[in-house]
Amino acid sequence: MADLAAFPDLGRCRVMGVVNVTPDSFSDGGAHATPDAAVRHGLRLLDEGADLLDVGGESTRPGATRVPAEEELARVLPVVTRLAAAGAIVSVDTTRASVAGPALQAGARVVNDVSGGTADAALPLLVAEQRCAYVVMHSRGASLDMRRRAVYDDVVAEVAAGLVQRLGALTEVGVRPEQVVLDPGLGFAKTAEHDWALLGAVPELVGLGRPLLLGASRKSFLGRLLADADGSPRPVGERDDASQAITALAAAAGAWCVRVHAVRAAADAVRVAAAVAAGASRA
Ligand code: PMM
Repeated sequence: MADLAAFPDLGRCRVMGVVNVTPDSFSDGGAHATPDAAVRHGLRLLDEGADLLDVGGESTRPGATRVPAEEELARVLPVVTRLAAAGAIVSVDTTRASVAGPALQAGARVVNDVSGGTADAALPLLVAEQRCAYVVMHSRGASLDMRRRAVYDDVVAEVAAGLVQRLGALTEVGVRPEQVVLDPGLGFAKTAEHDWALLGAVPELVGLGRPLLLGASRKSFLGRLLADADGSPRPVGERDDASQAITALAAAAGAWCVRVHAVRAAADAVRVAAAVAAGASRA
């Protein structure tokens, strides 16, 4: 197993395609809930230009109740196994060591932990031992209570400090900084205003010194921004163009990776951002 040093330098922001093996995800409504459908979807995203695939078996949307670990593992393991065997760089989106362990054995190379190592103390220990890449996301509380915890005086300063605190705590239990990717956790214990403030502070978050991942795709702050005249939010399935605008801006601002549902347009957007940056450096 290798940390981030083993990830090839692509000279551009990476695109992580979302493969949710859940019946209740807010963003794709359980469209890929069987292993066969999820594998087919993952292969299609690879074809469209995904650099990594993020396989998750538990919905993390606010208010979601937890699925038992055995059920989560049964959902993701066949999908991780088959996508890794097909040559994909697979990330497993889980907060549980009992899911991440078998997924890493089956070929996953990244653990994406939306709890930032706070939900299961065994997970950072596993990551330290396996030396895999580790996405450490900022959140507060669990799905059931994160809405009421979305209160900040200065969201950028507090999220940045929270990420630095997590990085320190994780290195104390043996995780190497070289393994870690940081993520401000858009929509996780954040209001739309908080999400926009964080997106406006990408250079500052990149300045924390670790690669930065952003998951803005199809989230509710986009639905609210693009609401109808009568105030109804733009439906989830009609938020991809706005998601791609964020991909381009995030890539230009130095993000290491974007986590998206619609891969083809994101793969184009990160290439455009890299070409503009190269053009600017020649000017
Ligand atoms: N968002 C979701 C799930 N996993 N992981 C990371 N690292 N960052 C995110 O922003 C993130 C995540 C929720 O979105 P989904 O229901 O579309 O998977």
